[in-house]
Amino acid sequence: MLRYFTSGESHGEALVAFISGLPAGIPVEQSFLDRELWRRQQGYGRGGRMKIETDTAHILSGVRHAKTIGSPIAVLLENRDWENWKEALPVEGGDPSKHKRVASPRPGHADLAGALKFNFPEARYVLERSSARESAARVAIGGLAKLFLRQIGIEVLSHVISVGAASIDSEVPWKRIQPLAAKSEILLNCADASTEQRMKEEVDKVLRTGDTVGGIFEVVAHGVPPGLGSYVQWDERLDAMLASAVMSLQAVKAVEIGSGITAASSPGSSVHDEIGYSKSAEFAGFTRARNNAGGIEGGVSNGQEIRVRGYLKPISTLRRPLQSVDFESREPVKAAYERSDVCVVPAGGVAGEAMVALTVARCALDKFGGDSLGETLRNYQGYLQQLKDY
Ligand code: EPS
Repeated sequence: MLRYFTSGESHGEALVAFISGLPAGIPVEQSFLDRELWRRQQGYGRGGRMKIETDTAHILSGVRHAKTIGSPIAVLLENRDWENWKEALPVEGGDPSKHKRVASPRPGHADLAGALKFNFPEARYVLERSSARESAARVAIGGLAKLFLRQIGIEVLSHVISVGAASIDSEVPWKRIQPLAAKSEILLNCADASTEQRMKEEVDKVLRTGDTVGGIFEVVAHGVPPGLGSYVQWDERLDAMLASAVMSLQAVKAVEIGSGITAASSPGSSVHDEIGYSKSAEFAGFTRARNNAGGIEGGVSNGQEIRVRGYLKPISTLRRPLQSVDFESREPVKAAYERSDVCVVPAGGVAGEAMVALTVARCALDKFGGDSLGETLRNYQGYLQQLKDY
């Protein structure tokens, strides 16, 4: 069973991620993991923190001689910013006059709900753990999940559909998404250059006004065979697992599978993907002219690409803060402001890829099992043959 966990605070010494249940024998490339982490740091509208950090996945356990060995993997990501926070956030008692309070909760952030829940007098500890910095740890283990999925012909990537009011309207095919991941400079990770410029203008607008902007990313899993996930039990449905995984990312407020949102206001005839057959088509030979279902029917992958969209609210830390209340005096004040990003949609997409990869990897291992990669691949090949013979 694939299980994973993260720990770490935004300005603490390091983030740590654990993953257990990957079979032995998966080749692990350090450069691939670091490239994934680099991709998460990019995008127009990122804040000053990304100039401080150069995230790298320091593997502590579970990988030897560049392959997984079947035992739990721990990954450490150093926070370079820790140098600047040692006195404000020490593990030991330290000097209370050096601590940095978050005196008034930011609307939209976890500050108020978290402080009430944990009975903290102010929101410093809440900010530290709820920050999207944590998603770097998920990207590191998501990279390991991607390296496993690569062995069974599955690739997971993302692109940006919209930033503020600027959006790309047509479906973006896989062959236009792939080159985006190979770029050495990432603006807003949109497949269409003129839409990307309009997206940049949306970010420039909020940069001028001290505001923030959200948007939509789409994660695509390519090469997924039919039969992952199940309709037999509510918590085995692949779409339910993906929705939960993507919704768990900071600032995601809605998740869509395929064209789920417009489907709700369209007639069935224009929503459901008619079925054809061509002997040479992938897997069992069944074909679809379109993919409104986003590759999932009845909670089961149907052999089409899986398409999941994450809808990001605008970042809640505003340079021109909204109204709030001082934790101590209860007097009206402006919400706290700390250096932040103004747009994180491309980075959200990379974190979304990690969550989709981890979820698809878990379902693939549920179906094919195996303690060693060889055993998993044998089971996978046997299943592909079963589909061919269907
Ligand atoms: C983030 C790092 C954080 C924030 C951001 C995400 O760094 P810092 O707080 O030191 O600037 O930039 O977090 C938020 C926007 C938030 O609201 O929590 C990262 O690595 O993604």
